[in-house]
Amino acid sequence: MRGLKYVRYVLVGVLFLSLAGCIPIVKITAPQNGATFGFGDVITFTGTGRDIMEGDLTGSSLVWESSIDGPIGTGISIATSTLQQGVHTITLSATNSNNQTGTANITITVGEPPFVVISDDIDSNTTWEGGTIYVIKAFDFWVNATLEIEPGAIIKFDPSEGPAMNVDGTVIANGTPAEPIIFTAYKDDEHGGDTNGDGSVTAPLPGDWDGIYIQNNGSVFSYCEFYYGGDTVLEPWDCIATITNATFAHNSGSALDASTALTGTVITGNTFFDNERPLYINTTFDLDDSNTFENPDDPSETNTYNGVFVEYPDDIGNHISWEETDVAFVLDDNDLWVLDYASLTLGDTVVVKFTPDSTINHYGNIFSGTNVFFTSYKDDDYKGDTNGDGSLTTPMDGDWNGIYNDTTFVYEAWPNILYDEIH
Ligand SMILES: [Ca+2]
Ligand SMILES: [Ca+2]
Ligand SMILES: [Ca+2]
Repeated sequence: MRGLKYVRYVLVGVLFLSLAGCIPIVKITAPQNGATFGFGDVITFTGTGRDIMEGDLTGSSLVWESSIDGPIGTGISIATSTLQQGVHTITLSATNSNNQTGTANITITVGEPPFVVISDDIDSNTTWEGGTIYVIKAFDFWVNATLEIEPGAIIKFDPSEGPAMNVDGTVIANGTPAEPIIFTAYKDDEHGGDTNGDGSVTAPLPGDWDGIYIQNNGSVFSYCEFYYGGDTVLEPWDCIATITNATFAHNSGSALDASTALTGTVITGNTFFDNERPLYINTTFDLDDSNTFENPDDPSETNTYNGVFVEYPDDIGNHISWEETDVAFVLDDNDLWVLDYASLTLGDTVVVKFTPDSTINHYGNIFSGTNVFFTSYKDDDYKGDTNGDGSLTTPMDGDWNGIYNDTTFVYEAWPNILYDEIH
């Protein structure tokens, strides 16, 4: 009898050892083997790993891996929307406390991303379609022909591969109020969804891409929206362009730099907010009051340096009018000359601010509407804080040169000239 008992112990022992030696049994219950998904779809993976001694394994005992993307999560169930395009072998590994691992595999397919990658210059006339996302992945990218962009198209710039668009041809981008054309960062998931395929791991920032630089007459940007650019976001360089009803927001540097644009350039109906510097102009075209320098949904959101900056002021040799009343015009360390056959007309309540060494010299006329003021860049009492320092600095007499009359050879002493050298 004792021998029989001994045999029983041995059998139990062998059974125990053999069970302990069993690897976990692994099953993937979802998705089905061979399933197909769209790019960016949320895919939920569910599975079990059962160990005869330890029961159902959970948590970090269960590891999911993709043959393309590597580890993708742990646990009984995981969800991801960031798998790359392609045929993935998905492996679930279950490991028990004896470090014995069982695995199961399925194959799934993730479809094409719903965007078009632009990796070459545009050398023949081209149309970009509405409802499509175009990702610029081309360094030193040039548009050398006519590029027509339809309403509802979204253009995203991947800064690591394509931070800018240079235009030596023509861009015709006529959006509509309902279907604007969007120019934004690759990381911007708010427009066109998660194009960069990382879910919400990354977020766009001002300056994520550079800008659009135009060198040829005739480009049009209407009902376009420009987000997260930097340096300069849109710049007609030594050419004529039309920029109307566009929105510039969350940009570093200058949003719209028309400081070298030519006579005939039109800048109307645009909205600027949350930019470093919204708008540069020069002295060759008019600016009316139709542009807006705050967020229409939150008027407290303006721009860091909330003014219209007048750069490279060549002589005013024509009849030019400035009528913007939301913010001040800023003459930045420059002499501005109004020639004798020309004039500068300032609309009612327009304010012109001056940095040190800035002057207006005029032979021709300066026509002022009512409540026009010429004052220091530091003067926040007129059109608010233009110099971007809140109330840190205050204006003083002598802050800028003044307005010099080249016909009478004296500085003007109009009562609406504040803080210049002769006060
Ligand atoms: Ca993303
Ligand atoms: Ca305005
Ligand atoms: Ca200030």
